[in-house]
Amino acid sequence: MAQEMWTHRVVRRVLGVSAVAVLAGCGGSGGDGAGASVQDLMRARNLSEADVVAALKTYTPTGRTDPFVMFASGGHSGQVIVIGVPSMRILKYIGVFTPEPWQGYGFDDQTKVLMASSSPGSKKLTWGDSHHPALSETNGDYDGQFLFINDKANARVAVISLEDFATTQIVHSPILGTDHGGAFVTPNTDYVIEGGQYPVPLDGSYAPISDFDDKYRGAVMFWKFDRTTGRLDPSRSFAMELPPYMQDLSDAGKLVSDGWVFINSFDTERSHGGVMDGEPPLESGASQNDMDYMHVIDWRKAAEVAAQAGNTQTVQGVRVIPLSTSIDEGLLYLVPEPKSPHGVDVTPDGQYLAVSGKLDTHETIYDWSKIKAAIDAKNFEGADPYGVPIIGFQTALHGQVEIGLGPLHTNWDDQGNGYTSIFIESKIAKWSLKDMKVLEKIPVHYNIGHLATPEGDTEHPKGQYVVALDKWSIDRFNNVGPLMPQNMQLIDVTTPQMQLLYDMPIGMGEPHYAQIISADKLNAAQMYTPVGENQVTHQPDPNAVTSEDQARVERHGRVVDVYMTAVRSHFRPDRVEVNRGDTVHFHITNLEQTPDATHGFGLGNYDVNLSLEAGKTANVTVVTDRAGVFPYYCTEFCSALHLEMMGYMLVKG
Ligand code: K7E
Ligand code: CUA
Repeated sequence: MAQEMWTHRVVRRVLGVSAVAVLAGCGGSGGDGAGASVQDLMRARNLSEADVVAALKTYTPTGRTDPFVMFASGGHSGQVIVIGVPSMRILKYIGVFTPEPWQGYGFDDQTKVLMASSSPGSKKLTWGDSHHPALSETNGDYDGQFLFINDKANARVAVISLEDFATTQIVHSPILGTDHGGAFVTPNTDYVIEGGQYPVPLDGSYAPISDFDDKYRGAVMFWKFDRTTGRLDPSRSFAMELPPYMQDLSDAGKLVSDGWVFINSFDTERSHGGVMDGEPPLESGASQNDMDYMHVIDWRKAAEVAAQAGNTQTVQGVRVIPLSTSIDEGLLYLVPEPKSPHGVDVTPDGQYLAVSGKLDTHETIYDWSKIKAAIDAKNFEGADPYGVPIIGFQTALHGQVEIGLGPLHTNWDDQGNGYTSIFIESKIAKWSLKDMKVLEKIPVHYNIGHLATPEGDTEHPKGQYVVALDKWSIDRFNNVGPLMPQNMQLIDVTTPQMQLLYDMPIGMGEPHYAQIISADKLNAAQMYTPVGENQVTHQPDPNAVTSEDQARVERHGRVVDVYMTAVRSHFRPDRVEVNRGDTVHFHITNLEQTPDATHGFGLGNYDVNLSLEAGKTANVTVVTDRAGVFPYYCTEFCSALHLEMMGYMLVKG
């Protein structure tokens, strides 16, 4: 009873009188003196009023969900991190380029094939460097159906279905070597764009570095997305050969600039290292010129050109539009941009392009109408060494915003403002596109890379927050040794001055970019229905058994098929007898149709763990190279008799 009264008082004080007073800026003095309790807590925890306000803006009581969901790249963890905003609660890691045992990802037969299908040569890739998640769009706004993400290290793009938040496809671009300008989608997700990064010979051959200018090339892939199958279709995809500059971030035009894509580049000097031979290191060799180039590409026309026989060359199985064809057909133009550009971000109305130069102090804003007018009038100031027409800097320029040292990336809000990350200053600048002026800056901790605002790269940004994706955290968290977590900082942008609300450590890989979607656009399934669905194909699994009486073991010579069911709290069969040297295929179906009734299938010493969500069928193959007795068991604590959910694989030697 005393406890109840105390709770009641505190709840009333925190959420009632004092909280309201604090939020209203009245200083937290409760009218009836009840504020003392909150102030005691504030004193005890050394919290300011701003801290309390920040807490109230992010605290999410049990049972409530977040209005926004953020999809962040997991960097070199090769995964995607799903985070609720503003609570900043981690909701899920999605295995993409790296095996993830909890999800059985990279452990069952289908996801093993999925991961291996994109591995070049005989080497099975077990990691990826994921940088840029891209939500699928309809009419330039997120539609909540699919997520794409690139792997910089191996030039791959993955497709994640948001029906179940699981990876369904990984494609590899053999011509690229590495990628960075992706994944980005066109406004109706006709194409997923993947721009390369470091030039290589596109045919995969060796060429001496002295042949850099002639044999090395950049390229951009246009992956055709088929929404009905939920897959990228390599047969309808194409690439464009680009000069051997280091192509960087890209963005697709929208509305007035729809049909075009913009790709930054650095190292237009074509410096390529060689410090041991007395050449300048790349970092200085690539920074000699005052200007690099933005590539302006007519992707819609390029798709038409690529569709006509004879216009493309097939290089390593990819249809590539040669550079000369792109020039002749008017598909490719260059616009000078200040020193070491990184991000290019199209405004929500598609009218302007904001470019950040890493070694510049400006945000450079180009006017799409001016670029288009120059293209139409063939108003060029020359061509690059490969013959690509160059539009004059002043011709294309709308204006520059004095923003600070080392700007990287920009997202937008719903009030006509841009938010640009400033790496060297460790700040975010909020600036007005209309007035071309910085309104305010807020420090971040530290070394910010990308930032993300809700739906902030679409036609309809939602405002409210900006999340800083900081590379360094240094002193923000408990010391966990030299490898320190990244720091995501949630900032309120609705207040007259931006207010930092929350620091969130990410201790697994480096999130580069993130996108934030309104939660009401997501509508994931709670289970696989009807029972027997395969997670990779999203089709009924041919080996599913949909009732316990179908469970069985079939032997065909040295091959054994085990058709198994899992339901609280047993596997059927719970005993599998085989001989050493047999190939055993387990086909396991979770018969449950209850949300969250997940079972696992762990088979120790054979490197097996499957995740069997309600209704899912998963398959795994084991070659019994050792005789012995091998318990298998459920790896999810599913019921009171979970520990009893086990069986034996008995291998006769
Ligand atoms: Cu880290 Cu977009 Cu790969 Cu900038 S990128 S920071
Ligand atoms: Cu099923 Cu534990």
